[in-house]
Amino acid sequence: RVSAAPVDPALCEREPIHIPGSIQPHAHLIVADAGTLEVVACSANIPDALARPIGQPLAALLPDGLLASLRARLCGPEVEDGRVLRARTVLGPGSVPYEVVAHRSGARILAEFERVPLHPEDFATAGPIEVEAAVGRLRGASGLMEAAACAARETRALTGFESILVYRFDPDWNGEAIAEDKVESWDRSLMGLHFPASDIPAQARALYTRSKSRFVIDRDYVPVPLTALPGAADTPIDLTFAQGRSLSPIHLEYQRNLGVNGSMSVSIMVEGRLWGLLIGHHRKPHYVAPETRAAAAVLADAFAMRVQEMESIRLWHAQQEHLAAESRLVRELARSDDFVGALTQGATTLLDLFEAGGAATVSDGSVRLLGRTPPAAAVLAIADHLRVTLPPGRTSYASSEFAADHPASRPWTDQASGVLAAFVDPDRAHLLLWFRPEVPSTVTWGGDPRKPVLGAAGSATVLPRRSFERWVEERRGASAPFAAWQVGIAEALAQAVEGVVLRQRRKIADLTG
Ligand code: BLA
Repeated sequence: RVSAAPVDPALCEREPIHIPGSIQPHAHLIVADAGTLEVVACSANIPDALARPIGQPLAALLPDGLLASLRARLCGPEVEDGRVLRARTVLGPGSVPYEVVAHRSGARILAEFERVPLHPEDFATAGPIEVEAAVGRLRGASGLMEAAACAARETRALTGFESILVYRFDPDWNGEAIAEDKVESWDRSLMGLHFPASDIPAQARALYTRSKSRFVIDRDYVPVPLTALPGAADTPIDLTFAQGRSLSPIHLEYQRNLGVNGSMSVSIMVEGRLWGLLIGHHRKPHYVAPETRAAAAVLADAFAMRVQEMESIRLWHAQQEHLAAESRLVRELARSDDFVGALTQGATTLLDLFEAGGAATVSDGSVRLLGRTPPAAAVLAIADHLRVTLPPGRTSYASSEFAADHPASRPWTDQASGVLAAFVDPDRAHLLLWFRPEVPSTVTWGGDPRKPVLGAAGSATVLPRRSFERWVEERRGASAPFAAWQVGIAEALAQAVEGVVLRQRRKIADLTG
């Protein structure tokens, strides 16, 4: 029985997904001590070729060549968590071929073995040639949306998923599907839909920041438990970097509700931050070979680099324009005894900064208005409010939802949903203001974000929501946000104005002598 009462999403964040104690059945896991190379744990599905490994030295189980590579790459004291060794090997008297992906995890080596498919040609495999061609096409894409569409298309061609989404996080960790490439026959589209932060809880995002990809071959798999030497059981086996890690059962339920069986997600990292995910969906189980999984990670990285490049170019141009306008204003100020005139009358004015709809100066209780602003009396009230509420020592203020801080401004959201302010002097007698209009927007969610979590009646169990029906939210009262560098330029300009104010004061003092 499921009640509709929302459950605290913090419950989702408590699941320790890095130590599930089980793996997916397509993989076989052997855990060895990185110092002694003795096997301390393994999954319950160890194939005959590796029979009864626990307590044995790895040397008794693996071919010499593989053992030597493991030692060289993963066993030193300086080796970082997550460093990987990939190899192909044959095991046991029958010389059965296996793919090996081994990695370092603390004082342990985790080695995962997967049977090489009997008919590898049945699976899309991506070699260096395909990857290079795909990266080349990604390089040719211009603009974020085109690059995202290209990344979705290329990733789908390489991995064979029925659908690939490019999913982008916003600053609050809600997400949006900004590109989609899918088979014709799947008449579901998630393109353009938004999803709340709780769909991918904080500990999952933290894990995805460290470990770059996960693949579920068959959503309905039976997890394979890990067993350990009695002594080793005290420290749970950390599967953060394990390819075959068993995923959260809550998330697998979510996939069921979405109609997804085989899946993947690959982290898109921009400037050290989890920018988004490449998400793969398949209606049936879907096996992706280890080499192809690695190729998907390369594509995600190539896309991430393009995003970083485009974002920094755009930012650079915007900053150059602003710095040029600011320095023209500072030159005017240097020639002038009247800062209000210098900022509001020449070829360049305050309105040339920060894509503002309106601007104002407030100086000893008198107001000068430019562009679309609230009326003078309201601007004076805003100045008074900021003078009183800004903490001591702070010289600037910016908000894209000013009425939330100052309800009296609610009638002026058309002109001043966003406010950027910089005080000129420590007494806060002089103030520069920029206003931005409301940008009403609608956000289409994949399901009602206010009830993301359902609790089974009378228990602490959490379940993901079951409906992904389009749900449209209208957002009012907010402008485009001000960037931190824009606040910095406003502060610098206010400082230049302070020089003029001091000069003005001295002049008046001299005259009145
Ligand atoms: C993980 N949730 C995830 C992942 C995705 C999503 C992509 C990464 C795991 C993977 O590779 O499949 C969510 N999938 C989406 C979204 C879209 C999609 C938004 O296709 C849209 C296009 N999830 C919930 C709730 C909880 C929850 C309410 O909705 C908690 C109670 C938990 N999601 C949850 C957890 C994980 C997760 C715990 C981590 C899974 C893991 O890595 O073990």
